[in-house]
Amino acid sequence: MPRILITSALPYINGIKHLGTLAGSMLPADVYARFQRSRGNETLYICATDEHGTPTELAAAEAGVAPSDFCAEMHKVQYDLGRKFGLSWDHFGRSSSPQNHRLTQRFAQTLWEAGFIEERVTQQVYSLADKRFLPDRYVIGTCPHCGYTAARGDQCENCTRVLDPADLIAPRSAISGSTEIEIRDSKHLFLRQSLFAPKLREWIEGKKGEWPLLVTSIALKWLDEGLQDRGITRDLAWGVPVNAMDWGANPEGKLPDLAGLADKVFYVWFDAPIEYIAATWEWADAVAAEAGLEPQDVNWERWWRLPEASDVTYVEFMGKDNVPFHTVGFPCTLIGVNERRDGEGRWSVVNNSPWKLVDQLKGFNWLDYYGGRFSTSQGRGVFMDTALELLPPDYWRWWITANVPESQDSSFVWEQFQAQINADLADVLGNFVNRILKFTETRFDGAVPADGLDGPLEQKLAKDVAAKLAELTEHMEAREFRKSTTALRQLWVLGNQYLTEAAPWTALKTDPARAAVAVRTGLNLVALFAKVSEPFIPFTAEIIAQAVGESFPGRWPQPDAALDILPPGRPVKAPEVLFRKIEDDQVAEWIARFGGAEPVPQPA
Ligand code: B3M
Ligand code: ZN
Repeated sequence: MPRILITSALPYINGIKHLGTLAGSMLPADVYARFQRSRGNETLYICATDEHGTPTELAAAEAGVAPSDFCAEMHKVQYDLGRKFGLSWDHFGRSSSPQNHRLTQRFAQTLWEAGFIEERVTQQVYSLADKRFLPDRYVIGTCPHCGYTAARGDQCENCTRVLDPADLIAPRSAISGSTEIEIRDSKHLFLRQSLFAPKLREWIEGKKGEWPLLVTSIALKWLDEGLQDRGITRDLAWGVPVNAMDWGANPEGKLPDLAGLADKVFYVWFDAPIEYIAATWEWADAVAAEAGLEPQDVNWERWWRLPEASDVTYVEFMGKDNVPFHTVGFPCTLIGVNERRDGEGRWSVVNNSPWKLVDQLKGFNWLDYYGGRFSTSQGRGVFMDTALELLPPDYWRWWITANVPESQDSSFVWEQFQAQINADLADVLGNFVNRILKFTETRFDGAVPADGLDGPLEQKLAKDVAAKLAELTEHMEAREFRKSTTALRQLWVLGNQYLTEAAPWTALKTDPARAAVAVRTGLNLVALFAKVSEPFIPFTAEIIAQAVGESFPGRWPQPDAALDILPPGRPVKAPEVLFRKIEDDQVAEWIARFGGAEPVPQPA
């Protein structure tokens, strides 16, 4: 039986996430995890809050609390919102965990000992007004490549190129806006990524055709531009400390200059991906604690280290801006801790239990709000907390999955959201389930009828359902979420069409056995819909499953037995209305509240 390891990009700790973040990683990862579980595959879905870095320090300072307290509080908020959205993480960890401190330090140490890390004296931007070093993204200026005037010193949001603050034209402090900034010397550790370029290229080339084109082309573009060595430490207080560990000597017999590295922490993008692994370790510790076992009794390394993990398929989900860090940065760390180079530059695998690289990387484009970006800083768009004040989670889950930005950016527009929810969920699915169950209650004593034999109509339905189900399964295996929702919607439509044609309410007057067949078939369709809709709309799927007395979550059905689920005589009961239609006046109110048609600020 294959095992499936799933991670979604770790949401930054500062602030509640908007629907774009949900669409770009966590929700598709959840839909896929639920699908894999229902297929009977051992599945582990790991996520965590990404807690380090300057934004956290600044947000904590603004809130007047220590970063550790700020993170503890915000982690709870994000955990709670994720659960309310039905995100079925096996573990939602924290990048500030002791496990991640340990692993990050251990990886850095191994990389140093292998000669993949170098010390360099760098020039860092120091803000006199703010009395601190400014991390890259807190230096703002004009992008030398595309001319965008609000480019950050780490990456240009407009053209996605990675930058160095010194590249920016007319730099200023993003904290105070002050241009009173000066360059000071500061010692830092650099990961020698350039050494890995040929290996990475070979690896990515091999993924062409298997990974989305978006992903391989972003990765190859990075490699084509020439892979730069990357500073992996920062002048900050909040993070994984650099000098609190036992460094060994590098191949030249040198130890790092620990005095020069005091008061520094690892760069957030160095420790955050390592948290995928560390969060798995956190998960194991939590499982052990719950079961009253010793921590070492739950083996988490079997998910991450070969050869034990050779039956694991590791699938990552993320937005396109995160792709470089996952196709270049993190793989360099993992390859580097597995290997050594000798004096002649020959590589060899020294680690007889190497760490696993990603097998499938699903990257997404942007989900926009009315054609412009959702923005956390400007509060533009709908956020996870407010979304749930307006409507139950399944409305959002369905719309987002059906419109997930797979092949291009997609846009959230209230009117289109309303139209799609009303059509798909209220008219097609909700109406079908209610119609057949109500009829069963009033005309068949609320139980699955036993009479009658399938006729040509049922045989045709079974064939159509089997074909559609096979199609849906195939799209889900391929992580094609838009195609999956289309296939699922078509499956629901088949149910409606069947019921209209079989018309048990008419048949009842002349041929009660025929009506019984139609009702039994309709109820089996209900049971089928609960199973196959669960990954997408789990809250409603549970209500539907209960209505026909099925256990939840059920197993993904086999195409040839898709309509053979409910035993005759099984009591059933119509649920409350599953989906209320979204009314025009609600939409008008939400547009007024969240903004809609006003012109969108575009990057230059
Ligand atoms: N914290 C989230 C983002 O860029 C960033 C991802 C880290 S994944 C290791 O949306
Ligand atoms: Zn640019």
